[in-house]
Amino acid sequence: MATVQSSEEVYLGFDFSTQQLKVVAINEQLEVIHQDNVHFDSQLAHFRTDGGVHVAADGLRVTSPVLMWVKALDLLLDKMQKAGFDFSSVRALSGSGQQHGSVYWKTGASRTLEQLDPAFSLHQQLQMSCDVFQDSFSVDNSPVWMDSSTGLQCERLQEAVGGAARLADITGSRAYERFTGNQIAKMHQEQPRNFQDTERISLVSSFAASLFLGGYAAIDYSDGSGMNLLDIRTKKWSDICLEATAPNLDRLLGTPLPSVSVLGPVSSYWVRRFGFPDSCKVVAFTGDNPASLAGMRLQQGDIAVSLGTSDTVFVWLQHPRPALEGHVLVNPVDWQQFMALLCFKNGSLTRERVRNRCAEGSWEVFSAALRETPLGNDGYIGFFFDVLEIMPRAVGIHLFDADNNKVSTVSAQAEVRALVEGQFLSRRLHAELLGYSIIPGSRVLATGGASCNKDILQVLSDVFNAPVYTIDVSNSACLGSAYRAMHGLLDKSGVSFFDVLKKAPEARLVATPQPTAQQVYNHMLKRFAQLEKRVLQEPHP
Ligand code: ADP
Ligand code: XUL
Repeated sequence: MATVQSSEEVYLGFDFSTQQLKVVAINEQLEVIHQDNVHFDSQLAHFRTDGGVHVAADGLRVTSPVLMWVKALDLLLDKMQKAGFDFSSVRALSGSGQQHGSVYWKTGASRTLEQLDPAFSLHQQLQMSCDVFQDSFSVDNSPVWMDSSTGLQCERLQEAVGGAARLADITGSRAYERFTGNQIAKMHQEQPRNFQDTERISLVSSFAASLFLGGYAAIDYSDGSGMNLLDIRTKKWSDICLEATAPNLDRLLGTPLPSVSVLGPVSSYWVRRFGFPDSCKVVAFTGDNPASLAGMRLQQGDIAVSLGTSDTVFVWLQHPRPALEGHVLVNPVDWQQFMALLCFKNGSLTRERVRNRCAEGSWEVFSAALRETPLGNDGYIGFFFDVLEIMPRAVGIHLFDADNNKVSTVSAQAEVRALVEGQFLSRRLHAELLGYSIIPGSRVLATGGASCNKDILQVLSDVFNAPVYTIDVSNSACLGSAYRAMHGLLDKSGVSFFDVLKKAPEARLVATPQPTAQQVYNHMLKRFAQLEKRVLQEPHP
């Protein structure tokens, strides 16, 4: 990492992700000069989260305490200050958040945000009622993307707009349980008093931007596309969707804006408490997947695979063709373009469970199992859905031998390979169903926590039969947010995102397909698709 020199201008990118809050600082040469993070489970242990969330007994409702996110920001800024970070050099900041999660601001909270006192931390001022401060959130536990408890609301929404295909055509996606509109509908139905007491609803991204702005930040088009509420073509809230969801939503959500928008300067709280310049701009925050697209400087023809808490796959899209599977979002770096996104719930946490069960809790042993087992795993294929998966909507562990017979166990090493191959076969299958195809010159860009593992990336390269590249910062959402902060200042003068980033380091080649990969996995993919249909027919909640 280069070191901060006080004369240089710096851009910050934050990422409010599922398990942690992270930050990256870059200078004008686009060099990373500082990185830090706060891990929720270990560093804010009193919130008692597991993987950053609370899962209800029914296994369907999944939430995170909103104050945990606020406290994490306090802690992160304190850590940066202790490390000697010079906030006076920050010209602009932006950020991202896990997508779909919602924050409910209590009536009166905007006044608290406007009048934040630099003598106190954010969480002291936004916390539950006490003698000095008013309570700022009408709902303490925010529903997050892992929630799948809104089946009923999804059905009603689709019915109201004229079916799943019609909803997908308007909003880019059919109704999904984790999508914010359906979460809001459920909140309105199940917690009417809290809903009544709400003056604004934010996404995790716009909530975080609001903290910096000292006022409510707009929802950006790109993260706004993950709500089942935004018309992705007109970029306005869809009246029919709002009406079918809850009353007064137009007012509660505010007007959405392009992701590149400069929302305003940081509030005086940041200037006085940490020494940010009062000219430091806040550029609209967006979703973590859109921010990753920016961080990887994804181009047409590339496919990005993010291996975080969730695994996601995304591509740049010129023309939206929403389908019943997957999501089309407004593009975060060019609001006239689009991106396609696929999300899989059973990502890193499932890999961790199998690592603990089959590889002595060690990534090294896990990697060795991948190296020591053959491509194609002697025909064994596995589906590992610890929680209800999105695509396919199935749950449980399903293992098959080379003759497609169900088996209950395989060796520990074969289980590791079955997991990783199964995950990547599924990512490829569903990307192809969405219209993606591997062509000569295609690159797979990998990011997220598990992208530091070369053996996992080798399997990715083999299954996709394409070279895999990474960028040096494994958190591309943070980096993308810092890039977007920089671009936000220049967008009005007509400079494109890619022009701003000409000097950014090139992605690094980390794996190329092995000679037999194409033959092995083309055949296996066909079997996988058939077996997935069988798994889908098994009973689930
Ligand atoms: P998020 O942004 O969703 O909070 P990250 O992208 O930071 O998550 O990824 C965190 C995950 O990275 C951890 O849950 C862990 O399983 C995974 N991870 C970290 N190191 C390795 C490794 N060496 N091999 C595989 N996975 C890893
Ligand atoms: C995307 C999704 C997740 C979250 C958390 O649709 O639900 O990827 O953004 O990372």
